[in-house]
Amino acid sequence: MQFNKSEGWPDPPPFPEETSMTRTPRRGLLAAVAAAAIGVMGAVAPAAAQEWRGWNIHAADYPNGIGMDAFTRLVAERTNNRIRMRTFHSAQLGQQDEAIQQMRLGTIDFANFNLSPFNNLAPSTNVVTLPFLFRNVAHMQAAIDGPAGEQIARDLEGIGIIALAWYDAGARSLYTTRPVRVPADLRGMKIRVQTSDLWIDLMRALGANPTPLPFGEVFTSLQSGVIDGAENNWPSYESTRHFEVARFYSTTEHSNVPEVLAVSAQRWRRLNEQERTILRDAARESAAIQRRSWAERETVSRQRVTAAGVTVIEITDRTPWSALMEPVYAKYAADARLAALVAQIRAMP
Ligand code: BDP
Repeated sequence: MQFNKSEGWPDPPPFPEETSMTRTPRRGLLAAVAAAAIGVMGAVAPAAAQEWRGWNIHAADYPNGIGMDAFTRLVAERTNNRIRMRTFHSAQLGQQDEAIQQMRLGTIDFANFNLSPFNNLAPSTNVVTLPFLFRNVAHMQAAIDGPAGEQIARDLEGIGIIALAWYDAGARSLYTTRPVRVPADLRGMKIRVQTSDLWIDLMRALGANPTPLPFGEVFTSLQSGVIDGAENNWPSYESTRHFEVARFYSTTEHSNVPEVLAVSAQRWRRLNEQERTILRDAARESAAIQRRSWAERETVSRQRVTAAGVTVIEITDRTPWSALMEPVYAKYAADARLAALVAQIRAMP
């Protein structure tokens, strides 16, 4: 079953296009219409209604968009429209690094982020990015819903971001324009990575030339030959159509880095306890929806790209890959706190 609006989620209440942030004198008429709309809504909602802007890198029908739409709908319902959130899907508000900065400044109020772009800002996010750390999805979920999540939430709070819930992002694998079966095949290949030192070192340790790029530039960079490959999970590989230009997918499953649904500390500070509880509960419920949708989409995406003629190279023995990862662990899990967290995660049943 797909969790989309047409199967059970009613449309959210209309959201005025204009806010104090976007209003300009030239848009006077629209602003007046929006103000009138707010006036009408004021009859049913308390005067101090808030309008929040949300960032999502993916399309609305991607599992994360479905999760975020459930979150905003639940919050609107449970606050009687006092907190009305609008998610700008498909990176309309910019690429991820900019969005993180905007969230810290408070010009974006909530977002779903992959944790890797926080690697250089919030040290414990390096742990859940580490290659070949998790045995499977259940192991990753137990870590992020437990000890890893606690430390990451603390580190994120330190940079002005409040973590509310954790979303799944599956296993990331390599995809390339030429077949890759063993690490030696990567020699001389330029592989796109997220903007994170850990990712640069990881790719270098595999023998490739790491090329940090925003997600939105990967397709054209593959097409023009600026890069020879990238790495991601099945749904991202499929939804971005990267599979049309990088025709080989090698199931290295080298990282299972999860994602966060988060709110700007600037907003959080101004909420009362009751509102915080509403947001936390709605976020957790949205994570359950996202995770179910994720599991389905992984299968569907894999089927779609296979049907489109992609060559899937099954990596059954990952030892030659994981054996190269020692320098990455030595550098990014060296600190006592992070080493203890890695040990704790490894010891989890
Ligand atoms: C996807 C994540 C997205 C990242 C993207 C990337 O969901 O947040 O921006 O990978 O590789 O899997 O940049």
